[in-house]
Amino acid sequence: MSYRSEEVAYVQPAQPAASAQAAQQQRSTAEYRALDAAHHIHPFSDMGSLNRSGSRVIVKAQGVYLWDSEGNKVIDGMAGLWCVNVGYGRKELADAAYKQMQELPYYNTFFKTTHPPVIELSALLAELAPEAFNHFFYCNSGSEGNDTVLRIVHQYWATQGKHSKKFVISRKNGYHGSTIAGGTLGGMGYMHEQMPSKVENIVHIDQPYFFGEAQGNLTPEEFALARAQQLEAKILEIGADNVAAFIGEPFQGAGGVIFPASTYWPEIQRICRKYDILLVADEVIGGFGRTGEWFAHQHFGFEPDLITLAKGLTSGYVPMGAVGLHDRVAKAIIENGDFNHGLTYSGHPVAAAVAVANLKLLRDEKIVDRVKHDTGPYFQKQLRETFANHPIIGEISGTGLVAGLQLAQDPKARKRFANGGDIGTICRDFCFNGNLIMRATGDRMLLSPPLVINKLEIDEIVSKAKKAVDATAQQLGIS
Ligand code: PXG
Repeated sequence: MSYRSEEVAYVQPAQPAASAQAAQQQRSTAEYRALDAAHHIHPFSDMGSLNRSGSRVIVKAQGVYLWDSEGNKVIDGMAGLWCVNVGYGRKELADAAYKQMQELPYYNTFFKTTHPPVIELSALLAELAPEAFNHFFYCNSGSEGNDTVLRIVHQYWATQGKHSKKFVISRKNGYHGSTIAGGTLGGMGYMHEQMPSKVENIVHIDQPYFFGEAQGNLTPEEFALARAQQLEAKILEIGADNVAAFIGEPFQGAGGVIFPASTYWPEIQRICRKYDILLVADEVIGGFGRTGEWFAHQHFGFEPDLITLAKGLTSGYVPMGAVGLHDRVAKAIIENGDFNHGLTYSGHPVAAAVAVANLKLLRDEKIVDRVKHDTGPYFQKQLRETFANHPIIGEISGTGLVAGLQLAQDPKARKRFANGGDIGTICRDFCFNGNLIMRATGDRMLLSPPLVINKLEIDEIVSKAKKAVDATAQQLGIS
């Protein structure tokens, strides 16, 4: 079967998409907004201000498109929140959930029981992941995945008799979730400020953000090397006997699609090996094809000891996260008694059945291959050609189907806008009004469309993004 969105087996909407409003909507937009404002607290939002402006009500989706309650068709340049890798409306996933709910909607795996979906998923992940990853632990989200990572890291060192290895090193402007552990591991200042109690023994080094933070005449490669070497300095400061792990996203997603130069990850790996420190790749965004490889660490050429998975694992159709353990870590956990960690829904049968159906689509329709050889290179080329020498674009980062556009006051001098966050919001709003979903992180505009996107749809995203960036420049009086 081909990946092209017009040829895949979408769930048939009850009505043609343009009249989704009529088919689905029980209430008027105004009623929805009033009820939402009255009863719903949104994540990461200023609710007072949102309630005054009102939310856009999304009622339906198919392929790479969303429809709002007013009948507007919006192209989703973010695959939801970096997760809807196979696109919206895939019947195979709905069928898998329906069938599993009838067969066995729930059972746990705590007390010497297991079930077919979690067995099938684990075997399939072992087939798709790099060779040394043969064991998986399940949870419901990326945040829980990183909580699980901490538990595994500490258990691992306990099994090695190295009880002093407690510190985990992470990075500023990294994102690892919003539980207490995920938020502490992440390096988002605004989240830390709201967390008077954090997880202990977590410290941060600087990120490899060349455009924003490189000083002097360093090349991107020299800068990335210097940033990686901060890990060695931090280990020496804390003492290698006290350091358990380093965690990083192969490329930072929520932090702005920050792609480190090729020198970065090999140096991080060298340092981790030298000081006997576990290396964790948070693959929540990078995993399942985003870069054109199954996992982003394969794009950057390093071998982690643990990988955190979520989002693309089920393409967001149902919640599920997981941690993949390298054989050397798995062996230690398996051979050394109880591992006291688990969640009611660890390996949930419906989520596992959907994950299996989703991974089979990614594999059998060669979606990941297409990102690598066809749609990914096309997307990158179109973006780079379209924004070459644009007066407010300083850098385009990314590979495959993920990209970051750096807004800049003086692109050639690498000078950012003093009020970059405001400019990002202006540009984001132009996108939104132009029916393109594009995410702004401060002064970087981000794209991460469903992996099934075709070239015509890529053209649509790029031309809508160009219009929004042009309108932003115009509003700033720059041309
Ligand atoms: N690790 C990474 C690398 C992530 O990007 C998480 C962990 C946490 O996953 P859960 O499933 O607990 O949310 C994430 C999540 C954004 C945005 O606006 C990004 C995420 C979540 C919500 C919003 O870019 N990433």
